[in-house]
Amino acid sequence: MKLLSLVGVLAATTITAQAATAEKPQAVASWQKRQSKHLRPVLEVSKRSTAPIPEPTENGLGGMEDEGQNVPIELQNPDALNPPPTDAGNVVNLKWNFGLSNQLLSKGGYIREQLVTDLPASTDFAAAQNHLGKGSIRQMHWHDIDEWGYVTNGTVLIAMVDENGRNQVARATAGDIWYFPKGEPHVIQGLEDQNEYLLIFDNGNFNAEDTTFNVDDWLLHTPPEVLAKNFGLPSNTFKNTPNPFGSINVGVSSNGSVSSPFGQLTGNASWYFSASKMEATQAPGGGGTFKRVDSRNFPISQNIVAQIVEIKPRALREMHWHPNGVEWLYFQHGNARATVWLGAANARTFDFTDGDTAVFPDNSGHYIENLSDTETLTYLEVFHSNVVEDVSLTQWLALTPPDIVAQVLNVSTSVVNALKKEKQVIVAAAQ
Ligand SMILES: *[C@@H]1O[C@H](CO)[C@@H](O)[C@H](O)[C@H]1NC(C)=O
Ligand SMILES: *[C@@H]1O[C@H](CO)[C@@H](O)[C@H](O)[C@H]1NC(C)=O
Ligand SMILES: *[C@@H]1O[C@H](CO)[C@@H](O)[C@H](O)[C@H]1NC(C)=O
Ligand SMILES: *[C@@H]1O[C@H](CO)[C@@H](O)[C@H](O)[C@H]1NC(C)=O
Ligand SMILES: CC(=O)N[C@H]1CO[C@H](CO)[C@@H](O)[C@@H]1O
Repeated sequence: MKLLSLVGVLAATTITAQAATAEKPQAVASWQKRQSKHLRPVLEVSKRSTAPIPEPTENGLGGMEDEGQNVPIELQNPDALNPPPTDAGNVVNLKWNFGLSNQLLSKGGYIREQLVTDLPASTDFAAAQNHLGKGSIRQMHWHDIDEWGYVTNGTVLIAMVDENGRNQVARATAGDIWYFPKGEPHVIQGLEDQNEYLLIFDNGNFNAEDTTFNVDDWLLHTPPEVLAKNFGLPSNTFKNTPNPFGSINVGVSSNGSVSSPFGQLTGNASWYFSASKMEATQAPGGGGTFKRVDSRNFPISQNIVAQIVEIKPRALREMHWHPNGVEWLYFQHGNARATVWLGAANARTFDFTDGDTAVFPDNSGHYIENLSDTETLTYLEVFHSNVVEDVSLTQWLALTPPDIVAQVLNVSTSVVNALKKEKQVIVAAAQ
């Protein structure tokens, strides 16, 4: 019996006895040939595992793959290869990994985006992962839509000014959030050796319909004598302004010192929220924690709000839906699966791991299950609203007359009476 060594993810794969004994020397050889130094961490973990090559052969259905078998992709998507029998109908693709994005490399960092052209279901949101080295500057700019930021590594300096001349300079560290409303100018600089942050914009077609107004671009496209008149400076003042500066460039770390006679954006006017220092709420269901950051604790966030969720091993973000719209997700760490149910017998199960983004359509029913026995699942739920809202399936059933629920579901009223009336949010794994 020839076995392929695999990553931990694989333990989640359910494979039939037939597949487990499969002889697939060609698939193994071609996979091994494609292994590069970039896969080394994966392969090191993999040596400890003896999982078989996956095959689409669940429940006596399907057959062995002959061609086009891409083992690493199949291992990451066991529920695509062998969907649970409860999946049905047509649900379009709802996931994208940043590793597939076009990588925009600059001196001092990179940007990679997820746009509606990458993930057609993502009409409400575009996203970008940005990486800055120490001192690197994401150049001064504004947008014609709102920007929501979440630091995932390191510390960045953010500096912004509003139309009344109030300003704010903050050091946003991993786990912190910012919100730059449409039209409000800002700049971001990396302060540690490596810094990374996730940006979310409230239009999926960002590159086609929206724009970034970079300051160098404007100065380079204005007659120098107008610049001189505007700033009251000699006309050759900007002759050395880099053409173009680029989105990101190397720089020297600022001490962030600047004062405004018109005051600062503090308190409820703040565009920065130190979510890293916020205490997480324990889910009543005992399965993890969440931090809710919306206009109720971060008033500036009127169009993009989020919940930062941690799910313990094998625990479940309970079955629920969001009455106020579409959900966009970012899987930061772990292994999860979710079935998205669109109504009218359409349901599809997706598997998620580090760097995956996803979109769950408006009002669709779903759960998110941590598939790992050992690792915490960390992910973000993002909404196009001013508040985070969800409806719990269990709570709905528990607070409806039990004799009605019992008749509809053909269960006894004692089953209904045992349902938790309090929203569980994340249900702990059975002991
Ligand atoms: C942050 O970046 C550093 C340097 O690249 C890396 O060693 C570390 O693992 C990263 N941390 C996280 C949480 O990604
Ligand atoms: C910050 O840096 C500027 C420019 O380098 C300098 O003029 C200023 O004195 C510094 N401020 C503080 C508080 O260190
Ligand atoms: C800040 O905003 C919150 C939520 O909107 C509100 O309850 C609170 O009173 C505000 N605080 C101040 C000082 O305005
Ligand atoms: C409810 O379940 C019982 C027991 O399995 C079954 O006999 C009955 O036909 C079911 N009722 C309906 C309406 O499906
Ligand atoms: C690794 C893995 O899949 N572990 C568990 C994840 O959760 C499901 C459902 O609770 C279990 O069946 C798996 O064994």
